[in-house]
Amino acid sequence: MSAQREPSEARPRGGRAGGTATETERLTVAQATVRFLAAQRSERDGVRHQLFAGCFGIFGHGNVAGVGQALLEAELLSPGALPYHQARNEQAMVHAAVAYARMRNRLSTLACTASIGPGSTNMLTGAALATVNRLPVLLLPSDVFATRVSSPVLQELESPAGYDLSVNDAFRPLSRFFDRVWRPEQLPAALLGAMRVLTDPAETGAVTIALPQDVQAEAYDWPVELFAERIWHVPRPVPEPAAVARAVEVLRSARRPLVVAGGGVIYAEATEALRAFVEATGIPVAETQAGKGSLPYDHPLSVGAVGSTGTIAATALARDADVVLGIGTRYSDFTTASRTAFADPGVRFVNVNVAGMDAVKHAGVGLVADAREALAALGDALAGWSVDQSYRDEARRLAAEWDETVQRAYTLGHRPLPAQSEVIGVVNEVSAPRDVVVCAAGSMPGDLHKLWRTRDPKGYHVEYGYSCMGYEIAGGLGVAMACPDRDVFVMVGDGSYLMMAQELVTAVQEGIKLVVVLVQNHGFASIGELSESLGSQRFGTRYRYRDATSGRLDGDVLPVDLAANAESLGVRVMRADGVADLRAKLAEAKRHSAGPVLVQVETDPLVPAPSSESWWDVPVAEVSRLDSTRQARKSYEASKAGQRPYLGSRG
Ligand SMILES: Cc1ncc(C[n+]2csc(CCOP(=O)(O)OP(=O)(O)O)c2C)c(N)n1
Ligand SMILES: [Mg+2]
Repeated sequence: MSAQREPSEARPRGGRAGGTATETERLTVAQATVRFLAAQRSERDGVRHQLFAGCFGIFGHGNVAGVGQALLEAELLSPGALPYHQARNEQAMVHAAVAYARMRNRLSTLACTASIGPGSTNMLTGAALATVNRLPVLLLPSDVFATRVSSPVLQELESPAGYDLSVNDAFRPLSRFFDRVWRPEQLPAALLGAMRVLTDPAETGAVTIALPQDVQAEAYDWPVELFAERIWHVPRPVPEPAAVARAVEVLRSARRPLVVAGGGVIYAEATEALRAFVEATGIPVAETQAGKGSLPYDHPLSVGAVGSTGTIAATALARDADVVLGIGTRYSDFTTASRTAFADPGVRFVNVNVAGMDAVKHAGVGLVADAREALAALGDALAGWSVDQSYRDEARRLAAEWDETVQRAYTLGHRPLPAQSEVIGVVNEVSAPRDVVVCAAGSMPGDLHKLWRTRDPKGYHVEYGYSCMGYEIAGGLGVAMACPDRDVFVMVGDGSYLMMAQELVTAVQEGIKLVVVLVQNHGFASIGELSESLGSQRFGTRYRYRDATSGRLDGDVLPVDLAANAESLGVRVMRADGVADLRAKLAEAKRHSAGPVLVQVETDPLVPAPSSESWWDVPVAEVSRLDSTRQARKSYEASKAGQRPYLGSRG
């Protein structure tokens, strides 16, 4: 599809620039922005993609007559060029756009327009989430008047320190690219800079162009070339031969190597290359949250999740690994179990990453490269080399043992309420191999990381870089928009649902099928368990009335009916009673053809998932008058002793 140039009232006309006849077109800044965005493409491996699948927006006085007018004009005059989607909450629309981009391996995303002030600052959390997860999204917050003639305008922050500062400056630290277009002439360079960062796998994240309210509506004579189709070639950087040689030397010395596969494996579509590489070399594969799905769960060399929420199989192999080959991972604290996972004193790291920042971590031998290219180069250079058969067998045995643990957790038969692991088992069973499970915060991400049997590289979508409560339903919407050929199972806790469920209305409006599994446990099972383990007695983690006698929040369970809430939004709702009923209702939900369906199930928050035999560093009060806290501090100090602030063994 190409950008449409026709029939705005401002017709193309001749103009002069730099002494040469240049065809120009008179459009507002907002119209030019929309026209430009519609004409952008990405390309990788010879396949082209529409860079922007559309634009989410919530209108207010900051954008209704600017970007809003431009989107209307596009919808009426160039249908399909940049489709508009209405959202309920600006944070949520950014989540949906980010989820879309992740599903599309960062080759396509959406833009988000918001009004000035709160509409724009609502997008800050989404911006942080995008940048933390290295996922592209274009944010177009509206800004205060460039001319300042009406200042202070409604929702303007007046800083006594300088009048060129606005709330949108808060996007700067959260964005990989930030610009504010004070004058129309600045727009082309801002747009080019923004596109470059969005399509650069090493730099990508939130990209923000703040558009002052008056400038959006201002007309300018643009050279028509600005609106020509433009292709952004997404690179696959190849590793330096010398770096490959250094990496191969380390790998050849290994007796117990372990691959840590991160999101980069999946975004680079390197899963087949990974499979070929590990089948040839026999190196087992452990997966981070973003990397889960790099190998199917039942591949003989897959040991599943690594780190604080890992499998015992991966915990054991990580503990004794002499070489860790990290591919597309940023080594978060959950991946390294807060730097306790890799216990061999001589452990060395080889890090394949498009981002230099990640390649240097843990004093590793860095291969700054695309995961697929690097795996091919390493595979060639290691041809004929393999780990011992006994190590392959050990990995296979450990993985098989863990799979039995998973099976037990899936079928606990806990009464009267089922355990969460049983719910996960049922969702896994009912979902088809290519369906997608979506989650972000609470106790489910950890349990899913350990227990979900991933059968497709895009089948597991847990946002755990920012672990943002409220991402689940909004993210699920974005996933479903990106992949209409897959069913999407959103697993959401009652806490996350209460934080942000309103995009259910968007799914109703757009007729987008989502199967939402609402796990009701009346509060924060995750933080409750964490709190107890840290000696904080589950304080503030249950949804209870304030008790008149104790004066504390430990009265009866609140009478909140979230299923009724969803029903009131136009969602088809089912209430499951136990595991067998859940299975039947989910099967029915899967048959549902369009729009969201929500299945609520009540679980026992006090049944933990099987242990990882791993740790996560959350500091406990060093002094306290509470026994529970003092006890927890002792065990904290014992675990802390195993932490290695510097993980690299040699320079
Ligand atoms: C926006 C946001 N606020 C706070 C947190 C900290 N937090 C992590 S999990 C959690 C509780 C989640 O509750 P729920 O969705 O019911 O899941 P459960 O823990 O019961 O599984 C909280 C408050 C967070 N991750 N995100
Ligand atoms: Mg809960």
